[in-house]
Amino acid sequence: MPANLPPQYFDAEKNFREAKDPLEKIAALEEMLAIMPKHKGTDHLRAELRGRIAKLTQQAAKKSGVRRASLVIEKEGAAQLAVIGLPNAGKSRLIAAITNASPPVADYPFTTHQALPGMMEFENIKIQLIDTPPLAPQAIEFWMPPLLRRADALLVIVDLSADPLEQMEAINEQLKKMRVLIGDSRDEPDPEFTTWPKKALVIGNKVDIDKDGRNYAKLKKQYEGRFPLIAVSAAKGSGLEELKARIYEVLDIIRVYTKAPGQKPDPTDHIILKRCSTLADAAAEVHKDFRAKMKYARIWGSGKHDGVMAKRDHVLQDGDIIELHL
Ligand SMILES: Nc1nc2c(ncn2[C@@H]2O[C@H](COP(=O)(O)OP(=O)(O)OP(=O)(O)O)[C@@H](O)[C@H]2O)c(=O)[nH]1
Ligand SMILES: [Mg+2]
Repeated sequence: MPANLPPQYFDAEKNFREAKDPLEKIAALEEMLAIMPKHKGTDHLRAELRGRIAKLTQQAAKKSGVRRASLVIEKEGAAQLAVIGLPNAGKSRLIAAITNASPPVADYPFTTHQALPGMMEFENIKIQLIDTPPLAPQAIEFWMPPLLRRADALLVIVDLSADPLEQMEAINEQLKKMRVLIGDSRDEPDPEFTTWPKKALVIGNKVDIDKDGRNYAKLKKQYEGRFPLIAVSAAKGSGLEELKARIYEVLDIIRVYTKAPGQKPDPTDHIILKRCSTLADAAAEVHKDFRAKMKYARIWGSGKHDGVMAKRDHVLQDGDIIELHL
């Protein structure tokens, strides 16, 4: 099967050939990989590119002394989110407050130099949050763009003790340089370049020292409706339970439980699906052959259905219990 590569691929390939150091080479290869259509005809080429990226990444890690852990953080749990923001916004303190990780926190900027993952518990699932260095040009390392591009969503931390609008602009500017698009800019990707549209939750932190809630009001006035927004205090612990629920919401995922006929579902054993997934999608997740084999399912959940029979294109809700019949 021919690979049918789009013209942008050859531009990226040219960048790769002209790249002077391993980091530029990695960036170009990542781009080639992102542009390449995914089908059988490109399987081999994609594997080859991944191999080259892995090798160059290892070389770059050795050279720069960056721990390999920062370069590729394996996804764990239901989803992976990167926590980003300007220096001193409270990213690390927030991670320490809602996950099992203990990143260094300090009252001066540029404390964090490495990416560090932590697991957040929400109801019966775990979600991975990654602490990152500040989004300031001097602190952005070569592994930041791929890390943000790989994440399922971004948590943007804004410091409510300072002007929130200036911070949002500075953050957006840095993200655009990495071709990571959030909010409105997701709707206008540049056809000339590959871009990575990401869902983002904007978190106003340090609400405890936001005088009369003035800065949060400013943030809301400008961005309400464009981003989901929430105000919290990582230091005082306020708003953190609601924050966990909002993080879950922004991921657009649902949990579905399976059961065998005549038995109860196991509440700890669920499948995670994208919102608007159907019974057929759930069946495929249980076993790759089940999408084709499933004839119907019985479904319980959300109080609406009570063991009723449903067809394969039935759209599932968070918390539904399904019994697949092959
Ligand atoms: N009053 C108050 N201070 C906070 C809050 N969250 C963080 N801080 C303080 O803000 C300072 C910076 O916190 P960090 O978590 O290190 O900030 P960061 O965003 O990780 O900073 P960098 O790693 O340098 O980018 C520390 O002194 C924190 O204790 C909060 O909710 N309220
Ligand atoms: Mg930090």
